[in-house]
Amino acid sequence: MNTEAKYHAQECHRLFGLGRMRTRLLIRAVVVCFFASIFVIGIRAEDGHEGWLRYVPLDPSAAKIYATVPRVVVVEGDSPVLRSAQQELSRGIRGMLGVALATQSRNADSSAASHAPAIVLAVDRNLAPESLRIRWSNAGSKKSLRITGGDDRGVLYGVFALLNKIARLESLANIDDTQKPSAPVRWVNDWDNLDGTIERGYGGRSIFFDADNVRPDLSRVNDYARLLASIGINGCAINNVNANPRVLTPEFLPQLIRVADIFRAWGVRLAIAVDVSSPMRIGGLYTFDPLDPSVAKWWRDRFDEVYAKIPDLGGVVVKADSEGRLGPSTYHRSPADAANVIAKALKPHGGLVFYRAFVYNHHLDWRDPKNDRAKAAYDNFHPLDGQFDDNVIIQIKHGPIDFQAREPVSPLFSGLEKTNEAIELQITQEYTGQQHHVVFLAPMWKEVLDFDMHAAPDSAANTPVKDLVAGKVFHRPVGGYVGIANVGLDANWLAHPLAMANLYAFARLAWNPDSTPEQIATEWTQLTFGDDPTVVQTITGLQLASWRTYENYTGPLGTQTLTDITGSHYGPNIESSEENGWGQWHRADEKGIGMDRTVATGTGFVGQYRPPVAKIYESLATTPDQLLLFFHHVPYTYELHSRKTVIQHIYDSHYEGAAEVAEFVDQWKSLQGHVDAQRFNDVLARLEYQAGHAIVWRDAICNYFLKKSGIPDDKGRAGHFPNRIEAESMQLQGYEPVDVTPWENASAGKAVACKQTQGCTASYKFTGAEGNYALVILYFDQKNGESKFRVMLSGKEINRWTADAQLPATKIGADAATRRTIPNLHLRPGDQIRIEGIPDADEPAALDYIEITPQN
Ligand code: GCW
Repeated sequence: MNTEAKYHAQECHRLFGLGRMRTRLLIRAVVVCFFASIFVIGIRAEDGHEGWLRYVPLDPSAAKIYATVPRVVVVEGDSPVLRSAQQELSRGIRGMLGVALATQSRNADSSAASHAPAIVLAVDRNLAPESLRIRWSNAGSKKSLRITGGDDRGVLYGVFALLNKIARLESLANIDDTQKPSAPVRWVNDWDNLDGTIERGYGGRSIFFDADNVRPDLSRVNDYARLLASIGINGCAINNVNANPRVLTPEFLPQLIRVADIFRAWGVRLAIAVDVSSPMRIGGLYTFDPLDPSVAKWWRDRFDEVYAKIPDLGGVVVKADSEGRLGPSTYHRSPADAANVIAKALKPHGGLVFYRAFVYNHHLDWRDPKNDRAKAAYDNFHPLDGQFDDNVIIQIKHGPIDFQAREPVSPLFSGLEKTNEAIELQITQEYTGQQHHVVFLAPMWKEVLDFDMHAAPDSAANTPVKDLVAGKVFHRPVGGYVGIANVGLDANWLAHPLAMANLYAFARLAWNPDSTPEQIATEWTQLTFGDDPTVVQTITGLQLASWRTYENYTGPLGTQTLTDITGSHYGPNIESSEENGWGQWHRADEKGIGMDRTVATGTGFVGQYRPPVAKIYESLATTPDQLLLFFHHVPYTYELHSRKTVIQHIYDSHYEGAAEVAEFVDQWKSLQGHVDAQRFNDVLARLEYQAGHAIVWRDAICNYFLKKSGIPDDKGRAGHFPNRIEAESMQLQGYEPVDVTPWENASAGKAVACKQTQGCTASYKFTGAEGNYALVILYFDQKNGESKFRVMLSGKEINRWTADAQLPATKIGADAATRRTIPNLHLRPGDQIRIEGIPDADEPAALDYIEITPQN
């Protein structure tokens, strides 16, 4: 029984144990017992809306350790943020301890405040900005719990820190906790378009915008800001970096003010992404040349007006000369020219310009072996070091390409000494399963942040990325962390109930990059699912394994994700990255695979690192296996440090990865009854889907490299599917075989599709021995239709479903491929398995294969 269940059950027992009751008490007893009953059978629905701020009632016996927590809150001072702090404290204490705190303001009623023990919220300017301290203090004979902040935000963060401890049953008896954020910039960016869609967003439509305006109802924005504040995030750019210039028009300003007002109460500074051609596109100028005085004046005037209404605007984010966006190169000006003209307009108001280093040519000539997209950020920004104004921050993606399953750290982090920098991490899972797959990214981020760039003049000193971005190495005034969040209107923000762990982890690492992924995952799980040790261990273990598992069944050894680069960025599509200008090449051919990026024989990218790092990557002998193919082109027979050949590693890792996800499903099933039914079923369905999709990935990659290399799998698995029956070989009525491109994205390169509105059937007569079997059906679930399927066993329906998942697929292929398993079927020779598919709209109820696997 979980804590809530216990609480309600005990309360129910207590109330009915009171003998004859007054009516009010009787009603209370009935209500409490009703809740007790639904909790006990585990059906209290949790939609994930509260994230990690659930404040559920603590087990009364456990809550006893908080008996000495004062029942009065005293706030010294007044501001929107302090008011939020006080209200949040009351909300949390009421939720968890069932106690209504009395509120006193020190200014208004100092005598009362000094008499009772209190939780005191106060600013102490001796503390660093945004830092917090929680400790007991003895004022006279009274013990008060003081939550002090270096400023209002620090107080708010202190309140959240206290509530976090209470939710996780940490003792407060001797609390003396001082925390200071690692870096001043801890921001999120949301790539929301003004029309309400979100670029690379997988949790529903925008919470900010709809139909080219800010949404009338901003209650979700308030909830989001509260979640952000609770983990120390202090800025949020709310619109897509592929920015619509309208966001800066005078008529849009009143709408931004509405968002800023909500953010302000939570200490989150509003920011916007701006288009550098705005002076021309919305300002009526004939140019946007950053060195043209009329352009400089336009930016100044515009921001004077914005700051008059939003004095705490955090600043702007700029994406220019990238992926088709206009930029200073139009006038042969540099990114520094473009950044500085805006920075000068923001400077008097304390605003920051985040200029993204994601500037590259996506029309690179792939035939030239010296070309390399990985070099772009450093090539563009390193020569400009020292030319950026002090309120400019270069926002650098963690790797040199683009959020792949694994990349080395961007060499630009050590390529700027006289320029502020921030690391950009992607919370939204663009290349890591789009929240259909569970992939907890903290272990990857942690590796990046801890990576020693050897950037100090004395190269013996440790200069990890976390110190560079915090400005500690080169004594920069400002810098830090930016996470691409892309939350949406889905009740639980990011669609997958386990995905919010990534937002939590991003912020925890930004606050304290020395915390470990284990600590973060444990904390998040306790707060989100409760403190049942089975639940905490299982979910934490699963989260911590998930990134390497995903890497295993997608693109291992630094090949990048091997996904559909020119399309969805979701399922496998190995050749999509080749022979085009996007530059995400892995150069696989018949003999070998990998990009030679060495100085000696390759693109020279390795030379962008400081010598001690370059030395590691330049040599095959010292490059770690997991990045081998990012830096070197080798034959498939090349032997890794693990003693495996590259090709055998490809086979093994994919089979292991798929098997690991199957284990996730079993692990999750063990939590039935320990987790509320709504989230239990949601996660189970997603993990089962993921386990199937991992097999789709496994087969596509293994079949492709088997054919390409001609080298068999030592273990005989790749290319052999003994229990599989191709749909095109079944007895078909109405269904027609179709070729699938690329061929490896369907078993045997073919599927069957139905074009008859009345439906089609595919039948198979079972010829194996009598026994128990699991039947798998691989069907294609596109988003442009909702086909219906039925499975009949010797004339009797045994299963039916509708293919209505929201996968990013509009055609037959690996993005749509979904495995459905019907377990425990008793089959006899001669039994007929018949699948009926009824197409819908543009989705042809397509099938790839069935598998009949013996089961004990
Ligand atoms: O990863 C790519 C995405 C684009 C994105 C771009 C960027 C906002 O595929 O959708 O555009 O990165 O970071 O600018």
